[in-house]
Amino acid sequence: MSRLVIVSNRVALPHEQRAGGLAVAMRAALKEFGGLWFGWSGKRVRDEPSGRMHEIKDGNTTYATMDLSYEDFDGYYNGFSNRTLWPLLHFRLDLVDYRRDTYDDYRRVNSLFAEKLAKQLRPDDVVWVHDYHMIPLAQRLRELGVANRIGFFLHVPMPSSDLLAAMPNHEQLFSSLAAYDLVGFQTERDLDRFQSYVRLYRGGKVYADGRLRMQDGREFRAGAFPISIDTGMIARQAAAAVSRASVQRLRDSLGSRVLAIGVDRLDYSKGLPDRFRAFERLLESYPELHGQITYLQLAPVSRVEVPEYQALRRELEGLAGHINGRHAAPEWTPVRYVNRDFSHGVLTGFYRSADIGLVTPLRDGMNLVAKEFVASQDPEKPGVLVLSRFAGAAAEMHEALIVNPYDLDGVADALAQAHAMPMDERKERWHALHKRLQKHDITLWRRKFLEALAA
Ligand code: ADQ
Repeated sequence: MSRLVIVSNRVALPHEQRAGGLAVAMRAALKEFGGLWFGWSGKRVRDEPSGRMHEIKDGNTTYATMDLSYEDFDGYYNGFSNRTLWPLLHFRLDLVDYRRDTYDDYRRVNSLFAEKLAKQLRPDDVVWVHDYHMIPLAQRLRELGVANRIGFFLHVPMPSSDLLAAMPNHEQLFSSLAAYDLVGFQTERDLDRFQSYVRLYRGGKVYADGRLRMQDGREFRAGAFPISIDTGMIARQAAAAVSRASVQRLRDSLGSRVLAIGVDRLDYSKGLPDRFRAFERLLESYPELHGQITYLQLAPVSRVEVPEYQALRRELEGLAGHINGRHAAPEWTPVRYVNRDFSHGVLTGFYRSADIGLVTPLRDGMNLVAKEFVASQDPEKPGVLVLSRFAGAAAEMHEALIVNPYDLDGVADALAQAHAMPMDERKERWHALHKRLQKHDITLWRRKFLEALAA
């Protein structure tokens, strides 16, 4: 039985409480096969070069992590990963800040990761690399003589080929994906856009069986593997969470009002300013809902060192203040805006307390919040999901109210429709969504990817 090696920028160490759904799934996979989780240590060092390694053992799993210098972290992570690739992959050419020096940092840090990882690999290890921080990793590993199976999964969208091609050096970066045996995307549409890129911009060939052939003859496979959640565990957490004090307090504070909830990292891809404006549009277009509905937005800050995120934060603070100033009454605050992290236990209780889940990203690889919201509902009185057509999740969750997040009137109408929806219809929609999630959960996702990689 071969060992599994997971590679990702962030490694969720065994003692970390705040591990998200993906981290939990990776730990489960490592436990099943025995293995290694490799990546950045989460530590930045001063007056020392990148590359110091740390190792922790937990049962049959080893965690091997590498420190980065402040300069490398700035160029590789804050710079190229989050100010060039993230906006590019989310269709935001207007926000792409391409710099030759941060691209060099990105490649150099990937080379260093590859050197350290190559030393740890055994000949029959299966390597699974995650996300846009690590695109060139396999190519560097191949140059070092690594012949293992290596798979890559892109958690974020793959944009149209014309957008990809706008990035200087796109040929070099995206051709390096051919060094993987298998490249996984969230949806068929992402796969389709990547295949177009290979055909139109790399002179490659796409075969019906999933193989891609580059002009230089290199062959690899690509497929769609939509990620999911641990549906059963979230349902159990949500049912247990309703008795928690923080969930009770939220419910008590609402009285008989309807609760619409949004839960997102504070990120411009999530469409939060448009969502705030759509909620205001609801209050303007449906004055009878004044005092009847509360919108709770949980948005923990992220990437605080990146200027675009600082600007977004200021914008949202202004919008929340503006909407409440204009529409609030002494006994009613329309928008509750909270920049805090909550444990998953509490979060699922919040989802279950809400009548409407508002998930309206402008672009999202999948969006796990949409799935967590559905899994958390009480089958006797399930809430309604309002979902952006530009989230990968929309390809599977047809029974949600699907909206265009740029159409503020359309989102406002969907909110009003959700508010007025009869319980029978709520149940019918929810049952269909939930049934699919029960079958297609996170375990099936990783099995399918790893089977395809092994094939
Ligand atoms: P993200 O952009 O982080 O992930 P998402 O899929 O929604 O987006 O996952 C966010 C996670 O953070 C969820 O599990 C959610 O519960 C948690 N979270 C959000 N706010 C929180 C809060 N206040 N407190 C605690 N937890 C909170 C990227 C891609 C997505 C893709 C995932 C997985 O951008 O498109 O779905 O990876 O592939």
